[in-house]
Amino acid sequence: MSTVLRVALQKSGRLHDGSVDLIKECGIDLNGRAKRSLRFAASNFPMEILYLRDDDIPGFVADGTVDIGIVGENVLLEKGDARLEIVKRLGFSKCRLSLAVPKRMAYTSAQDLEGLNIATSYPTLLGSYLAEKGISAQLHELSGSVEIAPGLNLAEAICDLVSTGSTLESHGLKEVEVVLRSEAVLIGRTNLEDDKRALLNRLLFRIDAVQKAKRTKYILLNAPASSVDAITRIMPKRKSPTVIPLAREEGATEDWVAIHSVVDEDMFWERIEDLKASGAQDILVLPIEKLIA
Ligand code: PRT
Ligand code: ZN
Repeated sequence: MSTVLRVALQKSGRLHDGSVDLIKECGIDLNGRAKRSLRFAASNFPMEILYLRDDDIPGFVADGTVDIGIVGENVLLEKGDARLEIVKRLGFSKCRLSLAVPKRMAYTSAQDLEGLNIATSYPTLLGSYLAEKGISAQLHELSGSVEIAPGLNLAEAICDLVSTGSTLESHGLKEVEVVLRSEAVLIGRTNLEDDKRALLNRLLFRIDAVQKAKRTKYILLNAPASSVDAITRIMPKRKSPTVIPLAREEGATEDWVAIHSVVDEDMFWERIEDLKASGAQDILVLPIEKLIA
């Protein structure tokens, strides 16, 4: 039987869409099966997808039931399984694991947490954070709804995931320390078999191309030929731009060119005014689907 890469993705929740989109952007056809079945094969890549609860994914990868999976780094580190490694950081589902206290509590430093009762679903990560700072506190483990603990007098502080901060706000809490910054990560076994690793490398090659493409844009602009040097200097380029002569319009007093280049999007926005001041016109910015360097 030929080798198939078994991939565990979150069945539903904050990681699901980002995970499925990534697989699809890698050109892997899930046959429109997203969500309907719990286990199915891709049609154009030797891959089988399993939809699981995120908390179960590290264990399934570690014991070899599946080969790789996508989870929040927070879940991976909380489990602390030495058989697992981060194969690729994926940049979506970003959040932080933070300590929060009631807004009315006077707070100046982490030392103010000494002796408090802290509710959390992340006792391992919080435990090491506190130990590193030499703080002793009582941890009260809850598997969810941690934010309500202070209001119920179950705890004086909490340690939970935060993204916008609005959940803390609506429970009268303020974020005071960041224990961990987390994002979705692709995880695998450190001792993945060679034939599986070859498939994983094919997948990683595609993920790289997708990630690079997301950070870049294809830009086309027109400019007088005399501005090419100035524009080339300003353009946040990856390689020398392509310069194509334009047909001279009747009555025109100078030659014009079209300049094409692949640029980092962030830098592009910083330099757009300079480009225009140097004579660039009709600037088109296009998305890139894949970028293979
Ligand atoms: O059903 P299953 O067990 O698979 O899912 P789950 O309910 O355990 O997890 P889910 O889908 O809520 O989160 C999956 C992963 O998404 C987490 O492990 C994180 O890595 C990541 N993530 C990103 C978040 C958040 N952002 C987030 N905001 N996980 C949870 N939250 C919660 C947080 O706990 C709090 O209750 O959202 C609330 C706060 O959000 P804000 O925006 O108000 O700050
Ligand atoms: Zn979960």
